[in-house]
Amino acid sequence: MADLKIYRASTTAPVNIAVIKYWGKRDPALNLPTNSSLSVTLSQSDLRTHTTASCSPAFDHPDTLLLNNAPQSLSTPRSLACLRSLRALRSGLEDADPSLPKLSTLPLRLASANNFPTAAGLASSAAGFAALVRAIADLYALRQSPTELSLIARQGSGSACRSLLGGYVAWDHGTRADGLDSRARLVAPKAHWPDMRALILVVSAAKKGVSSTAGMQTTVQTSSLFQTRAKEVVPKRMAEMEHAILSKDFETFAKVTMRESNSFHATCLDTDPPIFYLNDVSRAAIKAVEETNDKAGRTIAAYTFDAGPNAVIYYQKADEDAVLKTFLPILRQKEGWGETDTKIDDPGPA
Ligand code: 2P0
Repeated sequence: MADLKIYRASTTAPVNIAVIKYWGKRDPALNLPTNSSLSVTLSQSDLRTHTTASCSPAFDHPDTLLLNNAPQSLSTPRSLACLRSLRALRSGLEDADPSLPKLSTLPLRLASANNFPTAAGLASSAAGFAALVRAIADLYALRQSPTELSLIARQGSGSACRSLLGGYVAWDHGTRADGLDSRARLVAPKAHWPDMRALILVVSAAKKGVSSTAGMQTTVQTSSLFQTRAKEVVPKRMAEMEHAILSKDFETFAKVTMRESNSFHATCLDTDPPIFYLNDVSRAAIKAVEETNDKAGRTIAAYTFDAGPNAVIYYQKADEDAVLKTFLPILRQKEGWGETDTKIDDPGPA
């Protein structure tokens, strides 16, 4: 009788929020960035993608993916690159040990669910591709480290490489044409700075107008600020940020985070046609952080925005009352905060 067994593995991957932003590719096919970036991995308890990967001789070809119960294409070059790389690694194991079931040739069924707005600038593609790669790697019993798997996730979506590691994670841009040195690196585990907190303000759950992939390509082609940012501004800030994290220097962490967010959005504005990710509510959040810090007499909160209007506010546990009691009432007075949702989290697993 034919083997109709279903092989299955489930996993979750967290969202990461960059404090040094990835924006611009030196190789769009391989998702190789023009500059390094650095992110804080959020806790999986709130913002995460859950993915189950299954394969079976009972399934029909082709491979399929459901995201939040809706069918998605897996025939994009990025998805195909991830699946090809994972199958090649499994095939290597099967060649070395003929007693292993030949999973690499079986059709895959992938089912993913986000517990946050998809494509609204909350790093859904990062968590999505990280979960996809991790789930299939687990299904195939691959022995690669998270950093090695980050090379595969990067081909799905650049920022996904950072979601395979917890804590404070750098993505080194690398210099090789084949991208083998463009991967995630642990700067510090979550436990290094357990007092760090992130407040997520969902300004809009709508899908963003300009995708990151399209937006950053237009920026590379048209922005005059971009070259200076990639070559001079970001390398200096990467060093400052790593040092701030290692020495738990919140003041520097916060100042670099805010200037970096503003530099990224200035570069978007300098793109032709200009890209607007921030809106009036986002700008009210920036003002509220400034007011919070002014009131405290020191920098206790830092804002950052990705490719969308939603704000992420970093602060330390000791300042939670000051940030929440001062910051949220200020925001609630502003028009447009009706949809505000707050999530307080600590960075993810080490
Ligand atoms: C980041 N973003 O570092 C920056 C900040 C958006 C703003 O990484 O084309 O979705 O799939 O590699 O990873 C968004 O870019 O782009 C992003 P692709 P991705 O988090």
